[in-house]
Amino acid sequence: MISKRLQDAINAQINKELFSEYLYLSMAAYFESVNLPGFANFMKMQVLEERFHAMKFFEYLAERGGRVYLEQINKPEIEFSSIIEIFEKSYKHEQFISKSIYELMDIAIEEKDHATKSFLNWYVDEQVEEEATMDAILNKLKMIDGKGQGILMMDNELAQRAFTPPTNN
Ligand code: OFO
Repeated sequence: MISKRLQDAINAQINKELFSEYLYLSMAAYFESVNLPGFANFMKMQVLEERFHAMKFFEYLAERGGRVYLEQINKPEIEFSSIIEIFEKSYKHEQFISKSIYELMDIAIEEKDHATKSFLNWYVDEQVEEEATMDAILNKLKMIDGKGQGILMMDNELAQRAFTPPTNN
């Protein structure tokens, strides 16, 4: 049975993952509105990733005899001034999520909950990838100054992104 303190912290993290989903869906909607379907696809795939992150916590909490309590999801930003701004915000958001996962890990360590520590290791590794993905796109965008022909090439590239849920977790 999981402690009340960890249950509350995981419920708060589920809310953050669902907010991440909502934030990236809002960014996808923006990209659709400016005719960049590849960028929109990238964000839609990110939405699926975030739902997966949320559901993985959901299932874990249930498995440990905890209770999932859903809270209100904050409204995401809906207007953006540039593509670079969107990826700066995405990168910053992922850094915020990494910090939040580390805080969860700190609680699991304090509670001496080894099962949760082991479970959270997946998220620690995942966040390395999440930050790297956003940072790599941000750097490419800066190279082309966020405009011109390069944007169309990136749009074609990002149209290829697909989401395959991990099978061994
Ligand atoms: Fe983007 O990693 Fe979950 O929130």
